[in-house]
Amino acid sequence: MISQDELQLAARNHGMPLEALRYPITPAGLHYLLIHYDIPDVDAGRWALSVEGRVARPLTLTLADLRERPAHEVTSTMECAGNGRALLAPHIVSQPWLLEAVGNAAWKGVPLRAILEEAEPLDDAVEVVFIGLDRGFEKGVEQSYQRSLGLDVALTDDVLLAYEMNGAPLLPQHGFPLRLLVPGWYGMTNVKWLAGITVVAEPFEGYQHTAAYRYRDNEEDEGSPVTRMPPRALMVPPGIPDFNTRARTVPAGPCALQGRAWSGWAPVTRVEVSTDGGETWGDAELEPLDSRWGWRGWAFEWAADEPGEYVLCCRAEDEAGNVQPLEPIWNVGGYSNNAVQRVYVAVAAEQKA
Ligand SMILES: Nc1nc2c(c(=O)[nH]1)N[C@H]1C(S)=C(S)[C@@H](COP(=O)(O)O)O[C@H]1N2
Ligand SMILES: [Mo]
Repeated sequence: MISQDELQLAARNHGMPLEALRYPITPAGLHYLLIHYDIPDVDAGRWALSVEGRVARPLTLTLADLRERPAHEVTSTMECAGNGRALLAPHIVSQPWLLEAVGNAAWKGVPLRAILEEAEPLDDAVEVVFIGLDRGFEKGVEQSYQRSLGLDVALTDDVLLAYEMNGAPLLPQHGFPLRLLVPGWYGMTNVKWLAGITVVAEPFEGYQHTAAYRYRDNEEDEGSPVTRMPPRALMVPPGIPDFNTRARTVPAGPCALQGRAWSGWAPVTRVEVSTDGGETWGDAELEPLDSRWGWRGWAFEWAADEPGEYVLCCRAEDEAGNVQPLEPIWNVGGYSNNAVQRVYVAVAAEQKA
């Protein structure tokens, strides 16, 4: 069972209701939200981004300075690394996500590479640290939220300093006035309320790299870093739910299943659906892939003719051959549980008024 503390986290950090998988672009208010500390109080008039450290030309850029530069837009699926955590056993105390910590948005901003090229990283530069304005404690360690990227990743296409989401300035909860966007990587990479970029000559050893966001088998295990999103397919739960349990009911007859799938490693090339709890599988039809980094729509016609109880599942595969496991794989932080979704549905003989 989840505790009062976890309920407090869950009430602040909402997920995307799975029926919102219908929208190709997630409306901003339906995109999931994860905020480790508080939404900081940002005065946009006084805010500026500093770029410093191992660079030949340190920069200070206002929002107007950033908006003046050539802009780039990327549609990208963002998913929290803790998505699926509450489905793991033994229980892990943290934000108790089921499966809804995801969203797909159109992000606009300045390519990070353009800004780094202006600042000219020195020859000894190895990583870039991104510092948010929000501060808090984790396991007794006071910190500003910060994460780094290797310089090689920081210089790749489509990594953005984003000031717009879905055609509007970032909302306070999504990082106004500026956030990092690293398509394909799990959510924690995309530092919100970004105010500082420091180029460093040593690998960054901040809390969010050394204590959090590592795949660890046990508390003593040093583990390995959480980086990109492995594949996942989710479906819009069909029919209608029960208010309390959210168990689904559909009327007997053909039932159109639909959903989305994504992978941060390679494009999604296959989605399969099972209507018997994972015993047998059939291929879903895939929509064209309009953005490398955005989720891919899929559809599957289910002949739900026989009344009874069913367990629907879906799973994605990417071009690199990554697949979803049938059973969850546990780790200390509860990261990256991309085991197949299971949706419990009753097929009813006749629809009640
Ligand atoms: N500054 C800052 N950036 C942050 C976070 C945070 O707490 N502070 N949370 C991270 C995590 S864990 C996730 S999953 C994503 C969530 O982004 P969203 O709330 O816009 O969906 O933001 C990331 N960036
Ligand atoms: Mo996250």
